[in-house]
Amino acid sequence: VTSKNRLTALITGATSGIGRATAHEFAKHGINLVLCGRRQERLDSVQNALSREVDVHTLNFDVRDKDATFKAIESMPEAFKNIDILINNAGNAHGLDPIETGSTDDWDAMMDINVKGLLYVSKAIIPNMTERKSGQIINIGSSAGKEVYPKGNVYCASKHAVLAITEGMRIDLNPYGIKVCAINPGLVETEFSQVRFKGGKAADNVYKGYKALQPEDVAEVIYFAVSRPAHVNIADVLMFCTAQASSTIVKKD
Ligand code: NDP
Ligand code: 8X3
Repeated sequence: VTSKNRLTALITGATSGIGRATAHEFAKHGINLVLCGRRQERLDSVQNALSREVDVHTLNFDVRDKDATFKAIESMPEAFKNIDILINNAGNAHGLDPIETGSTDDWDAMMDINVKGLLYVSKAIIPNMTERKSGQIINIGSSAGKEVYPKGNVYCASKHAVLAITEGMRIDLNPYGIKVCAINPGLVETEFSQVRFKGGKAADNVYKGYKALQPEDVAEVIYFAVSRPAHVNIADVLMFCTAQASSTIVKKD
C-alpha cells in the first residue's frame, strides 16, 4: 500500500482520550489522518508521533464556530480532501447538576459542541462522500445516549441527539452507500471528567475502585468497525467496562 491509495480518516477531538487513541490505532493500520482539535501543541505532538507511519495533516478549529469549521475543512490540501472515514468524536460533558440548578453556559457548551458541532463537521465532509458514493461516518455517542441518569439531563439529551442524528444519517445516506455507525461507550478514563468537573476534586474519584474502559479499548472497536468488508456496517455499539452494568450501576472494590 502506498501513501496515495491509503484510506484517509478525519478525527475530531484528536488531542486527547478516545480521539487520540483512535489516531494511534488508525496509524498502526496505515490509515492517513486529518487530526482536529483546538490545542495546537497537542495536535503537533500527535502528528510528530504518527507522521513516520502515515501522512498526517492537522486542523485547529472550534467545532462551535460554524465558519471556522467550514474554512478549516475547505483548507485541506488536495492529498487529504477525499475523506473516507469521518470520526465525529469531539465532545464533552460540562457539569453534573440537577436541572433546576444547572448552568445555561454548560447547557450551551454541550448542545453547541456535541450536537451542533457534529452537524457542522458532517455538513462540511458529506458532499465529498455523496459525490464519490462512498465513505463511513462514525459518531461517538455514549451510554448516556441510551439511558438518562440523575443530573445527566442535558448531556444525556445531547447524546440522545447524537443517536437520532446517526440514525437519520444512515437513512438519508443509504442511497449513496455510505456507512453510518454509532459507538456508545460507558465510563472511559480520559480527560472527560476533568472537563465535566472543571478540574475539580470530583474528577479524581470517577475512575477509582474499578477498571474503567481505556481510550484504546474504544479505539479498537472503532477500528473493527472501519475494517469490515464493504457489505458490512456495524450500525450501533454499546460498550461498558466489565464493572459497569448501567449508567448508575458500577461494581467498585
Ligand atoms: P477528552 O476530554 O479526553 O477529549 C475530548 C476531545 O474533544 C478533545 O480532543 C478536545 O480537543 C475535543 N473538543 C472538546 N471541545 C471541542 C471544541 N469546542 N472544538 C473542537 N474540539 C473540541 O474526552 P473523551 O475522549 O472521553 O471524549 C471523546 C468523546 O467521547 C466525547 O464525544 C464524549 O462525550 C464521548 N464519550 C466519553 C466517555 C467517557 O466516559 N470518557 C463515555 C462515552 C462517550 P481540544 O480541547 O484540543 O479542542
Ligand atoms: C460518558 C459516560 O456515564 O459520564 O458519556 O455519561 S457518562
